[in-house]
Parts: sequence; C-alpha cells; structure tokens
Amino acid sequence: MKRRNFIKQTSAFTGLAALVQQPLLAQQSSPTANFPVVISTWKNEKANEAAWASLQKTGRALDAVEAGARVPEADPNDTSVGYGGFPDRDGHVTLDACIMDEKGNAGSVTFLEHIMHPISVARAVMEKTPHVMLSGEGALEFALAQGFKKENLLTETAKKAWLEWKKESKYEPKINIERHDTIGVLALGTKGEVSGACTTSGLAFKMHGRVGDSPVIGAAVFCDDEVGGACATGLGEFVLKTLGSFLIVELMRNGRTPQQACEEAIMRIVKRYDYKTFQIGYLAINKKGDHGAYAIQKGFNYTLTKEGVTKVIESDYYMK
Ligand code: SD4
Repeated sequence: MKRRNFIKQTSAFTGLAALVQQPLLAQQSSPTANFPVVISTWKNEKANEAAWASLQKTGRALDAVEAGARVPEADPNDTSVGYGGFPDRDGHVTLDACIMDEKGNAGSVTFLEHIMHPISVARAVMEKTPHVMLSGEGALEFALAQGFKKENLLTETAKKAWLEWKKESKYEPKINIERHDTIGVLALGTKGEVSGACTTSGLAFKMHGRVGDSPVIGAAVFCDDEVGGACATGLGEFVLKTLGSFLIVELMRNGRTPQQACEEAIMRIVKRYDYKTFQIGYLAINKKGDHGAYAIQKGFNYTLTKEGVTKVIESDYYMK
C-alpha cells in the first residue's frame, strides 16, 4: 500500500513537471490519478491558493471551488467579478454565479445586486432550497434572509469607467475588449471528486437585465463525477447557444481527452458563428486529473495548482 502511494505521488510529481514543459496535447492521459488539483480561468493565482488552502482543511472540491471564486469577488481591482465589477449600461453591478458538486447538486444566482459573494449565495440556493436558480430581487431577498450583507459594489474606478463609456455609449463586443477575468474554477478533491464554480459581473456595460452563461449549469459549468468537469469564460451568448460545458463533459464521457473535448466545443462555435469578433475559453478536467484548455483567440491563460504549486499557463491553444 505504502509503495503504491509512493508510486502514485511520484508519478503525480512527474506529471506536473511534464505539464510545465510539454505542450498540452502531449500529456493527454496519465496512468495514475493526479489529484487533488485546482484549475481556473485566467490569471487567478490568489484564487487558486485560497482553493488549495481550503483543500488542505476539508479536502472537499466543493469547498475549494467556492473559496477560489470568493477571491476575485472581493477584489476591487477585478473589473469583471463582484466588487469592483463594471456595471451594466444603466450603472448597476449585476452578478451571475453558479456552483455544482460531485453528486450533481447545483445552485445558481443571476441578476443579483449588492451582494459581495454571489458564489456563496449560489451554494446556499443549492443546499438550502429545493431550487437551482434564483434571480434578481428574489435572489437578493434570499441572500439577505441567509445573513448576507447588502453592500454597494460599484467602486469609484468602475463608476468612472462607466461614465466614460456613456459618452459614446456604443456596445460592440470585440476581441478581448471587454475585460475577461471572469473566474471559472474546477477542482478534484482529496477523494478525487469533482466540483466546479463560476462567478462574474458579466459583460461591461451590458443591457440592463442581460444574463450570460455564468449562472447557467451546463453552459458555464458542468460536472459529472463519472467523467469530470468543464467551465467557460468569454462572450457568454455563444457558450449559451452551444451549452459548452455540458458538451465538453459529454465528449469526455465518449472518450475524448479534456484537451480534445475543449477543442471540439470551440469548433462547434467556430463552425456556426462569426468567431473572429469574440473570445471564448474552455477548461476541462477528467477524473484522473488530466486537464485541457482551448480558446478561440490568442490571449487566453489559466491557472493550475497541484501539490501546492500554482502556475499561470499561457495557453498556446487557440484557433490560429
Ligand atoms: C458573461 N462569460 O457574462 C461571462 C463573461 C466572461 O470573462 O467570461 N468574462 O458572458
């Protein structure tokens, strides 16, 4: 038993080294399990570190993804998540978030205002109500009843940017023009169970009432403990139209590696839509802890934490 553990750990370590040095496509499947592990969209080292610290405490992937998502939510400098998020075109910061655990439980909030940690409200929806999704005023009422505090999330910087934008008031999403910092986070816990979360303030200066992919289970996040998990970032309308995360998990179920599944999900978008004008990035992880990443445009990066080591990986995997 001891020897087996040793072999497992050694190969996990070699796996990490390989990951840093080799292109993603080269490490499609590892012979042994590689967990616990945390992976998140964009440059989210602090989020991953918080997720990792949570894994050290409880070992549970669900706690880890929530802890990770809470970091950018409270960061005033992250302009596309929670506090400090850019408002919609009427000046409201409206939030979308969802969470899913290894048992297939899911919770989500959408069009939620004034609450610093929508991901924790989404978890409360999952654990304390018979529903999956609460929206707008109802979500706010529920959050307040659960003891969350009502706060002003519009920072001076975000307000300034909005007032500046209002001078022209043109809403034309372009490649990486909206800040893309929305966090999608996936984890395998110490038992190898998978969970995922996503949280965002959505697109900057969106129409009032606009809801993106981030609160939609199957679009921004999907997990199935028989297979693995996936998450998305980018222009949510196209993730919604193709149910990207659900698609990726189903592709993995049918034998694709996480990398192949992400690529195929991007191809579904590219084949049907004029993809040159927007960005989508996908991350996926399977039950062995192998991961994949793919985006439409250059510029997508993601953060990986294994064995306590956090690395930002500049993904070279995009449509060229
Ligand atoms: C949305 N998917 O609201 C989000 C935005 C995003 O990085 O991911 N930005 O469409």
